[in-house]
Amino acid sequence: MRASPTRPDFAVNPSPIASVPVPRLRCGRFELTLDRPRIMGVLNVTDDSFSDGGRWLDPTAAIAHARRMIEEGADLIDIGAESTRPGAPPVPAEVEAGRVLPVLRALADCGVPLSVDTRKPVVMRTVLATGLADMINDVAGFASPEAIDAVRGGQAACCVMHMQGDPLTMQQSPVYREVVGEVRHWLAARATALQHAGVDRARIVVDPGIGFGKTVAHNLALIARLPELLADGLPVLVGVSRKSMIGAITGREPGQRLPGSLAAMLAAVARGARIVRVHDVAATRDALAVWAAIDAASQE
Ligand code: HH2
Repeated sequence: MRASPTRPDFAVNPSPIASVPVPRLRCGRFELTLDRPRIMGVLNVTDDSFSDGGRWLDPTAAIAHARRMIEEGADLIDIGAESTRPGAPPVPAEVEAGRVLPVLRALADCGVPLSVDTRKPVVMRTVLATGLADMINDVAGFASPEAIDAVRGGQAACCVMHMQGDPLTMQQSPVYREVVGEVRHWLAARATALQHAGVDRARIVVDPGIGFGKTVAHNLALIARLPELLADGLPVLVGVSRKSMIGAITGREPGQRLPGSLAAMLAAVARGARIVRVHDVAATRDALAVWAAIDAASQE
């Protein structure tokens, strides 16, 4: 699906929660205004990602896919070279960096911020050294001092994601006393640790980590009560695209989860998510455009 080159831009109600100011995200070479929901296109340079493993492992295919997503309306690209699906084995750091670097370099002039999805401090340092990684997306939430150390200097944005456990075991029996409160406090604590290390607050975005050590009920509660996560004033990123939660509700395989993913994405945006991490950029852009037009009409 291709977006029309003459497509209208869309804006949304600056904030569904009147007391929350419209944030800006300092993002390496860019500054991302979050006055409208931003689309992060997923680029999995892996052989085993849960929905598209192997499709973009070849750098030429990955680069073409990234450029296509940008044409379709991606506001940033998230390059990941290690799957975090439940049970995924870790990828050695040299292999991970070796997959990311050629893609990062080839996309240097692509015009949108480049995020690198990694939880390894050594990979963070390697990609940041190129000056081309505008965001580090750490699914482990910068929980280690080494990860904080890797990002403290420089200007790259830091996506702090919540995960209970690690990908190998996280879905075995996730338990929370009160999932929304616990995730909120954990994210706020990680963001505070980054700030104490010298990371400007304007560089931080938080993410509840849908599907990372959570049951379907936990995921639903986190999306339904997303406004509670906004209370700390940091922009929130949400990734629901094709995830098993959508499969559990619809009975669909990953390749058939687009309608359910769009519904969950819109539910998150309506509750204040500012960045959505998606595989299907063109469809997401269209869904957001329609939603935003209705939202704007409700303000008149
Ligand atoms: N989800 C995945 C990977 N990274 N990062 C953030 N911040 N938020 C997410 O929800 C998130 C993420 C899983 O999706 P995908 O990258 O398609 O799968 P895999 O990890 O199997 O490559």
